[in-house]
Amino acid sequence: MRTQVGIVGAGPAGLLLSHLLHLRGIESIVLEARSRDYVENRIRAGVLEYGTEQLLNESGVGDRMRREGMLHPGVVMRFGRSDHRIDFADLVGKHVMVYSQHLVVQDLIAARLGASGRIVFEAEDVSLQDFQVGRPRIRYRHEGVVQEIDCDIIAGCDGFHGVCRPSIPNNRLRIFEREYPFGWLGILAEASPSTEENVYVSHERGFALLAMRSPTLSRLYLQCAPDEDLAAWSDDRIWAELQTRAARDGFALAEGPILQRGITPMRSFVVEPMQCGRLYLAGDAAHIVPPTGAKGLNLAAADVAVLTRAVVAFYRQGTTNRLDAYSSTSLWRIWKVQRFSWWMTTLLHRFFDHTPFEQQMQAAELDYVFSSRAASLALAENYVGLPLPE
Ligand code: FAS
Ligand code: PHB
Repeated sequence: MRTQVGIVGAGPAGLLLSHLLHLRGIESIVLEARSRDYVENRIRAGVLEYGTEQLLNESGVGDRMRREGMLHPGVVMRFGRSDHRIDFADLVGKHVMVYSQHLVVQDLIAARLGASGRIVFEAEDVSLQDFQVGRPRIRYRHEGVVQEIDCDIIAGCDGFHGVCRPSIPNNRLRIFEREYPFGWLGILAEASPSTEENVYVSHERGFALLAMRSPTLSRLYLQCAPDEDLAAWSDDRIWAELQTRAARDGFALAEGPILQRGITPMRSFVVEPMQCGRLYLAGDAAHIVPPTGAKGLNLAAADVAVLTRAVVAFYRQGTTNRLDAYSSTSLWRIWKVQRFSWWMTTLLHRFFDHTPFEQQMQAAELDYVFSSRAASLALAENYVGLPLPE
């Protein structure tokens, strides 16, 4: 088969890229290892930056988001049983949109297939050839038949555990990473959210996050050990721990049946460069952020916006300038988003090996954020989303 851009991975990065390229008359084929049903129901992120919301609206896939999404003009930080609200609308004139990642994926798949876009689900044994010598090809097996795609460009959007990043020789890559000494035990519960906006809790027993998916679905997280045994957590124990950490005068967390639970490891990870020959990495294939800043999905969308502009310049102006600068252009913003996600993580989580002095530093930093308009503004500016690079 022949196409212009071969895309590996039908997560938010791969699907949004295929959609944006289609809108600019550029062909692509998306190869996805899992089934359509699996990718359309995988529970992950839930907060869209202002810029991501705009991008989905402007590219014509925002209808359901506008109907069912929840617009949040602020976020709350709970510390020592008192709340401090960061007012995005007042501080930066923007908001964030709460809309599930799997719904974004569903909307993008519907738009692609509705426009006769090509997505190959359950593509097995994907491997990349000759992207370093300018004749990129992707080989894969589908329904037992080995197939090959000839293309000009390969977009590696296959997440952290995909095949694209490992296809680049080690000596061409620099890895930056930090593992955190904790994870998140997350649940999706059939319980009406007990807060108007997301609440980040800093508690001596560990961090907690009160988030939501809809007026009837809560998404709640607890800081836990990185190797926590999920089986050791009964529903009662989960709710008891959430109630304890989220406690505040006059506040009670609504409980309900737990529909989904899981443990997410916490790491910061960046690979440089994000390209090799005609292979360009985007999203989790190139970087991972701890979810405390709600940036994973949004970083993937930002990469794709930059890559789309570069691919359009390649086909329309015949120039590779923007493609050659893709990595440095994207990393300019990615490192700032990494810093914010690391900062939110170190600010709000309990480090049980911290000295009393380090604990005081954390408390003083939190107090500074709550008492300084400048510090609140900096948090708001990063949370709603930094501008995309030119
Ligand atoms: P994705 O991982 O979403 O998509 C990559 C796709 O490539 C997948 O569909 C995969 O099946 C496919 N693929 C992999 N290998 C392949 C191969 N060899 N061949 C073909 N296809 C292949 N962010 C938040 O902000 N909040 C959260 O609560 C949150 N929760 C998360 C929970 C988990 C368990 C994970 C892993 C991430 C979470 N994130 C969260 C971050 C998340 O939102 C990611 O940043 C986002 O999914 C990144 O999108 P993509 O880069 O498209 O990668
Ligand atoms: C979520 O809604 O899943 C969510 C919200 C905020 C975060 C992380 C996850 O920081």
